[in-house]
Amino acid sequence: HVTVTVEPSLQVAPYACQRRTPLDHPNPALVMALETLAEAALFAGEEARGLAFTRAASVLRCLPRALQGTHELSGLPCIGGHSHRVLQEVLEDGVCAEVEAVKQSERYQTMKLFTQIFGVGVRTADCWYREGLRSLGDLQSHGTRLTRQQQAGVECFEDLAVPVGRAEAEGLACLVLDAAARLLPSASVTLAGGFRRGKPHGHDVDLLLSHPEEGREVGLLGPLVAWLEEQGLLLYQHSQHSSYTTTAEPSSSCGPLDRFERCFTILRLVLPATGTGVRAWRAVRLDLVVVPHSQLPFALLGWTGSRHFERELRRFARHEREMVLNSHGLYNMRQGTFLPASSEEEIFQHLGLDYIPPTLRNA
Ligand code: DCP
Ligand code: MG
Repeated sequence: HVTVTVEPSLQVAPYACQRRTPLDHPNPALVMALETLAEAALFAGEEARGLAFTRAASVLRCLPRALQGTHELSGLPCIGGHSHRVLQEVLEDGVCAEVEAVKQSERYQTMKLFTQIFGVGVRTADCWYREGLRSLGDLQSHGTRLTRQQQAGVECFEDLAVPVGRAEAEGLACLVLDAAARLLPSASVTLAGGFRRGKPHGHDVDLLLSHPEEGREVGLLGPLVAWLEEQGLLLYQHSQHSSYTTTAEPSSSCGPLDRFERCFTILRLVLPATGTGVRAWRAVRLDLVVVPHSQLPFALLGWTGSRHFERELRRFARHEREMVLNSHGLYNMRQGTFLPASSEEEIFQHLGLDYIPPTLRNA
C-alpha cells in the first residue's frame, strides 16, 4: 500500500473583505516578494500594477498553510502571470532574482527612504530622486525647500523610524483619554489602525475621539491640542476642520483622508526613567480624529484597516451591492438612502458579508 497525503485544496474568496486574514501566516517569503514588487510599482507611479501585486500578496496572506507548489495556484484568485512567475521562483530557488534586483536598486532604496519621511509622498520623492538627491543629507546640502510638516519629519526622522510598541500606544491613548475626559466628561478614545488588528508595533498611533451624545464632540480638539502644547508634549501639529456635509454626493474615494476634524501630530513620548545622560523622550506620530457618535462604527471600520481590506470593502460595496461605503457612512445608491449602523457587525450585515473581526482584517 502506498499512502498519499493529500492536503485539502485551498479555497479563497475573491474579495479580501470576504476572507479571514490573520496577522501571522505560513507564507511570509512569498508575501514579502510580491509586496516588494507592489511597492516598487507604486514608487514607479504604476498604481494598477502595484494593486495587482498587492491583491496577489493578500490572497497568499490568508492561506491556512504553506503553499506546496505552483500547481496549487491555479485555483486561487488574483494571481496573474507575473505574480505566478515570481512565486514559482521563490518556491523553487528560495529567492526571486527580480525582487532581489529591485531591493538592491538605488531607485527603490532612495524612494523607500524619502517616502518614509512624514509628509513626503511618492510624487515628491520621485522629484527629488530625479534631481539626483539620494539621502537626507542631500536634501540639506541642496537646500531643498521643505514644507513645515516635512521639516518636522526630517528633524524627527530617526525617532519616527523606530516602531511604536503596543504598550506605548496604549499609554498614549490613556493620556489622551484622561485629558479629553477632563475637558468633556464621557468623551471616548479608541485606539484604531494596526494596533486594533493585533499588530505589536505601528508606525503611528491612530486615535478616534467621540462622545455618546452626538454633537458634544464638537469643540473638543482645540482645547485638547492646547493642553498637549501646554504640557510641552507637542513637537508638531497641523489641524484640519471637518468638511463633512450630508448634502454632498457620497464618495468612496474621498480617498485615504475622510472629512473628519483631525489633528496630525508629532508628540514627545515620555520614556521610562533610564540612566543619566539618556534622553527621556522619543518623538512619535499621533493622529487624532474627531468622530460624531452616529458615524463611529463607520469611522472605526475605516480606520482599522488594513489599507487593502478597506479598499476591498469599498470595491465590494460598489460593485456587488451598488452601495458607497466610506468612514462616514454607507449609502444605498438604488434606494438613494443612507443605512445607519450602531456597530461594525451591522455594517457587515448591511453589506451581506460575514463579520470579520479586526484581528482577521490583516489583508
Ligand atoms: N487608511 C486607509 N487608507 C489610507 C490611509 C489609512 O484606509 N490611505 C485607514 C486604514 C489604516 C488606518 O487608516 O489601517 C490607519 O492608517 P495607518 O497608515 O496608520 O495604517 P496602520 O495603522 O494599518 O499601519 P501602521 O501600523 O504602520 O501604523
Ligand atoms: Mg497606524
